[in-house]
Amino acid sequence: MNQYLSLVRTVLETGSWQENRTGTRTLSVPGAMMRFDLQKDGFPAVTTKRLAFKSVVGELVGFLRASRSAADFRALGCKVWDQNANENAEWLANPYRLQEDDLGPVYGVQWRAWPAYKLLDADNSRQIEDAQRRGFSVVSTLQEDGKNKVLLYKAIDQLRDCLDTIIKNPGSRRILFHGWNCAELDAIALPACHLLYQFIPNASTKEISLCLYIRSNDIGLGTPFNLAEGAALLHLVGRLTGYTPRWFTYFIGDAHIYENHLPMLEEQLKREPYPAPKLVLSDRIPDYAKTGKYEPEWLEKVEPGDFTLEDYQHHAPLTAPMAV
Ligand code: THF
Repeated sequence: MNQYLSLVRTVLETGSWQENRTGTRTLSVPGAMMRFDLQKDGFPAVTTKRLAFKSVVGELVGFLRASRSAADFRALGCKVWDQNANENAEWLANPYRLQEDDLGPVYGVQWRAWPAYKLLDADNSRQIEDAQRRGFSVVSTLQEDGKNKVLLYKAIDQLRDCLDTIIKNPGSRRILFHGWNCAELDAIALPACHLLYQFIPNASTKEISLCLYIRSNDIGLGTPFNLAEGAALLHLVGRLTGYTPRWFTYFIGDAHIYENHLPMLEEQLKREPYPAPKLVLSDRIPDYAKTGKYEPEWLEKVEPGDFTLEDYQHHAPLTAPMAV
């Protein structure tokens, strides 16, 4: 994980101080990138401190199940959503917050159930029938500018659609899912940070790669989590579609270090990284390459215990407060 330490160094050496929503200043760099060869470099877990891997996979499983409550994440072994759900004054006052622990339609809800609406002319039966064939249902009829309209709705499972396309049309350059639903930014605890995931399978090498774009990344706490999570997701998607995970490219918009994380990161720079561990997926998860049977329902069935880090050597744990 020399790339992580290089990123830390780059931000320390070239970053500028910035004020932000949290009240804790950051050293920030606009634009950064890391690229891992998962076959040669192993699994991108930080080794200069202990990665809370159980928490990472708990969060991933929560996303895969479209969770919107910090209580669901806790039940999966991940506590990192508690503060965003229950300690951010702006969110506590938001009328869309339903109850204690609610986060609103965050990540997984958009990944698995992006709300889509169509307002069609009532007399355009070709369009209405086409939409219904694609899974839209009529919600109501209404009048707009004196014309009869039909309102249709569908929850789009973007992630499932990605898997279907990897199976059916691996040459597609449109295999992506997006977390940034601008129509719902007013109704969530925190707008998506890791927001664009693009899968790039290669039908001749049978390898699959992932490009991930993160608009804003907390290098001390968020980056190690998001790196491990993206790589674990790529392993899972590869298993379910019959591809070997290969390149994981990680793009950051605003790459920043919170002021109160500086001692933790300076300590990590003094430590020599260990060789990367290996991610092992349990045999429970069907391997499409072996069975030839497509079972995308495993996106929901998978449990945190299905992900194991093997040969994970790391330095002593270090942590720092999360800015809310
Ligand atoms: N807010 C901020 N300020 N930084 C983030 O990285 C962040 N996220 C998610 C949403 N809001 C954010 C939450 N993800 C930790 C890890 C990931 C988080 C938030 C916090 C954290 O505190 N990790 C500690 C302890 C982990 C544990 O024991 O479970 C650590 O030492 O790693 C970025 O997606």
